Amino acid sequence: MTQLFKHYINGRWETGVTIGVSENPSDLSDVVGEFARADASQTEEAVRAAAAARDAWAHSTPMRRFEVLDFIGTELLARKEELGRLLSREEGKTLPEGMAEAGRAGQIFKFFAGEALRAHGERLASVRPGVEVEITREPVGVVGLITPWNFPLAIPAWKIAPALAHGNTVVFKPAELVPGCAWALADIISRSGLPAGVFNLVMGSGRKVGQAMVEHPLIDAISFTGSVPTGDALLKTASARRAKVQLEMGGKNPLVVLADADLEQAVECAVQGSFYSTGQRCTASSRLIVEAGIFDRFRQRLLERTRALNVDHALKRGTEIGPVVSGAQLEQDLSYIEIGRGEGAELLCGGERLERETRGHYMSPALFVAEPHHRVAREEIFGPVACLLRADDAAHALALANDTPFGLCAGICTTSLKQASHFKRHAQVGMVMVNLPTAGVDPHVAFGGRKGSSYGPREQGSHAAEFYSTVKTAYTMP
Ligand code: TXE
Repeated sequence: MTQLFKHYINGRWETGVTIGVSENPSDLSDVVGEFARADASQTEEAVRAAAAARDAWAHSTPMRRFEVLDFIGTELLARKEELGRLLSREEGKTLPEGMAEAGRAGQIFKFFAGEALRAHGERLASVRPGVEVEITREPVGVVGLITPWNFPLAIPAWKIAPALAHGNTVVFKPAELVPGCAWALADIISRSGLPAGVFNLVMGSGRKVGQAMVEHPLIDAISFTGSVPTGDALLKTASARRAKVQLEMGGKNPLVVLADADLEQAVECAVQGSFYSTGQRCTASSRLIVEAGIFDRFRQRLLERTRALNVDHALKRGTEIGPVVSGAQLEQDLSYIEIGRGEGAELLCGGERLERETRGHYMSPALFVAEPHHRVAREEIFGPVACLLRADDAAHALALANDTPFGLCAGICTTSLKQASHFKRHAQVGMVMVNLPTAGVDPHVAFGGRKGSSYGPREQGSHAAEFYSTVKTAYTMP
């Protein structure tokens, strides 16, 4: 029997106003489940429940928050194989990638369990004799969390865990392509001992449920990860009513390969960063900027590795690249192959629809040699497509790396400490990688970018406090 993934509102499981279907992108005959879709009134119910639960949870003890978050983290870690399988089945990343993500979601909850106990404050001397000054952090209130499909456990985890740790109540709206993962996470959270209304899951379309959250006066803060146009529109609406906003959006991340790089290491960084998780990561390396002295050797070796990548069913042993997440995303990826060809970029390999034993959204990883002004080298494609760009020297490579409206992540492969240090200082991004793929970050440190990639305070680690709490300064004359 097909499973129905329900909303979780005010401590109860609720069916939807309409029903959607979640399908397996590796095998379109496999229905992962049906899911409840909300309208504005069901969204209203969830927001009101979170608002009603807000004051009690804001005053819960740090130990209580620790216990809840620790419980969730423990169960995620214990079930990471099963949850990783669900994730791979629903989103299409390979099983090892799915399991690693489920484990990472568990680690994030464990980290924020600890953060709940580390509620730091400051005590300062006043300029006035005898007066004491204290600076503490308090919850923001009700937070709305809107997430994309590409990390269906990790991204919700890195928003829900700090929200709860810092004493906020939550309305969570996942992407419609991954309701099974959202439901699995909500199922664990529902058994963690939270009071009704502190955590709510509402599923449905961005235009209905997401928009209603963004406009709702009872939602004090919105954290969003997704596309640039949606993020930009959300910012206008939410900031007009003075809600706090945090946006994580696109990337067009450069990986610079200097002539002195270890060739094999650089090729592995490029393959991993560009094509793993089917290139559907905001930190993917989509611009491979290679210094002239190593360009031909790098191109040849990368081409061999790319052609040999095994694209197949996400749950099959030995698969390196799973399917594209959806038919619409596959069409977008393929349209960029035509755009690249049309503007004169040289397609070295891939960019074709593939057939496998099961009917799914398969595509061969594509490698272009492009010019910096080509659209394929400037716009986020969000699929298994990478562009090689030639740089005259290290300074030119850095200039090309920074020549983008985005600023999430940048990588460099070099054996020169001097070049690595220079790049770390001058790359206009939020995250820099040296001799590592641009994708692949730790769960306990700040995540985020600059320019068109991000808006508002950083996510994750102790830096998450900035978004999920607000500062209070108290003066006391004892
Ligand atoms: O994103 P959306 P989609 C990029 C990537 C991809 C494209 C479209 O290029 O091809 O975006 O993906 C909710 N008010 N990235 O359609 O629309 C929506 O329901 C409030 C890159 O998935 O931005 C979902 O929960 N919410 C990115 C979330 O916003 C709204 C990751 C993201 O959906 C809304 C994902 C509205 N009006 C996509 N409209 C990255 N770089 O990490 C939609 N939503």
